[in-house]
Amino acid sequence: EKLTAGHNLTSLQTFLLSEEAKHPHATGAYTMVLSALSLASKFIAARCRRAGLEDVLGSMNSENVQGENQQKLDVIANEALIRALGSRPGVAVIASEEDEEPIVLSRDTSGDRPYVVLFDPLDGSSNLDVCGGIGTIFSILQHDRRTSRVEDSALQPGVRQVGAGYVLYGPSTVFVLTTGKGVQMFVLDPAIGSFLLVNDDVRIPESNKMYSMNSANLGECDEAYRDYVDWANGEGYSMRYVGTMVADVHRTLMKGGVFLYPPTKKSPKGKLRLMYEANPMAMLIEQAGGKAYSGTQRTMEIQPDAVHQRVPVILGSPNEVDHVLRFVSK
Ligand code: P6P
Repeated sequence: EKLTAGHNLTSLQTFLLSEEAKHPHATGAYTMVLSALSLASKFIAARCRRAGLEDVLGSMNSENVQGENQQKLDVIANEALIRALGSRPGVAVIASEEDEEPIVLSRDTSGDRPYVVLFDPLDGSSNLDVCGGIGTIFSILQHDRRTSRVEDSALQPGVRQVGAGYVLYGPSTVFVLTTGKGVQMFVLDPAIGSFLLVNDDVRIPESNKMYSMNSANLGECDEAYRDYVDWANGEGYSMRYVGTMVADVHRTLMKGGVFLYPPTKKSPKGKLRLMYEANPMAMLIEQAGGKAYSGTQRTMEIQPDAVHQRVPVILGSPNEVDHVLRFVSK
């Protein structure tokens, strides 16, 4: 029977320590990276809960590297993650959606900093002002000390990820994680400040007649996507779209269906970023039994050439992704 908090009160911390104990040579560095992400996400969750009260709403009238208007909480979330990760011994490089260049914490090639962490600190932050779901997405790579520039260690394909996850700041705060052995889900109990394990083996439903895309873009998409949507509508599919990737992917993981962001005239390579949106979500979805493609290519096999590069996304239930691929690969 699936583990639930009612059967076995396990916190994220306990889960991480029990995983670490399974590796006799573990140094604890991986546990420290995830505990930093957990700490930062609790800090961000607390600020989101008070967003309407503490005047952290509204823009800073500044732009990030994406040319997107920075919300105050974007900056606060980015700072929290950088400070939490930067104070951990195991992190060599940090790459954030909010910063042009990766942050190198150590150019020492001795090998005592085994990890690279990439993240979108506050995905969908424009939904903050309307109290919509927003999230943090993270990806963990092993530091590759062979790269000539230390920063380039961040440019590894998704198949090289050793961990990935997201935090959804919604009616509850949900931490969804994979370390390569299935997907675990935790929910924050704000009364005790712990993420409690509620499912230790999350599986995506094989099918569900639901697609999630910004249909306003259909006129700008390749005809194959319009043909898919016409087919799906004819099959009685429903459509759900929040406009925050974390919220749309979490619903897809829980209920099944397919989330897609095709290439558009405005974003010819797609809008979503490979390194800290598509890849971590692809690892989670595949680990839960789903599929994740960028056009006809498996997302995690794309060799990155830039830390902020964008890719198309088709991810979700295996049968639902196959329906889309039937049209896209024609
Ligand atoms: P659109 C949010 O800005 C984001 O990066 C993702 O979280 C979300 O899936 C997508 O962009 C929404 O884009 O064009 O539908 O508003």
